[in-house]
Amino acid sequence: MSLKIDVISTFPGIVETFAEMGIVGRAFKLGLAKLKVWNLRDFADDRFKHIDDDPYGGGPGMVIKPDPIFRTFDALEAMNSNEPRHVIFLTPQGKPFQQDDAERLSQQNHLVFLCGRYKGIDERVREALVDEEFSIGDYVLSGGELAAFVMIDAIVRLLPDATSDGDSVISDTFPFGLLDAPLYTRPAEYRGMQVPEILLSGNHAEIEKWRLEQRLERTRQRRKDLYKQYMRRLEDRENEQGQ
Ligand code: 6GU
Repeated sequence: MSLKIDVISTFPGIVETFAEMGIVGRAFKLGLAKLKVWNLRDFADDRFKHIDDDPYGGGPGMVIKPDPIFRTFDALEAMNSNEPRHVIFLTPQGKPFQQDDAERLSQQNHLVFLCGRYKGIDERVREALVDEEFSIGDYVLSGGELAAFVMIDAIVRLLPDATSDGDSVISDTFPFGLLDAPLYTRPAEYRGMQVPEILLSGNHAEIEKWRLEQRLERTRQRRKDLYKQYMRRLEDRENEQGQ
């Protein structure tokens, strides 16, 4: 089974460029996922290729018209014989995208990412076509393309066989709710800077203990929110076991 990914965008080149690189590029080349990028402007309903118009009720900014989006979906559905799909709209108004969303979405068969531009899209598109809305953080981007690609990267790297080293995906930061420990590679001394002695000791039990301490300390310093969550979960588990 290969994950089908459609992206609907006014700047298809952005998504296509990113999709060629790294682990995600390799996953697409291996056929673990299949990408199709749709250019919204190809479905413009006038000869000037306008896809946006003024907002009803006035105010600044332009709104993407419903017709080009609905017509893109008509074409997409015709190509996929109306099979089920999960439609995601990228917008700062969406809920924050998290690792467990990436895990859940990596189990789907067909994802459609609709990228916003300008002030936004006509509300009727959201009501009729969109299943879920995501934001990738509390800042405003000029369009949803980069956000779509952030999500695609997080999802595709989780597909079986996307990484040659499945363990490295498993030991990532967020599944355990803690940030990663510091990493070192050769040489043991570089420009006077030493690798911590413990990592050279060969004592795996002590190394794992050190790593966990480092993860806890880093998380406590940098991400109080994750630290508290982790501690709460630890307590809950201890209470359950104590019963
Ligand atoms: Cl999904 N879109 C835009 N335009 N800006 C964002 C975002 C999405 N997530 C954070 N900022």
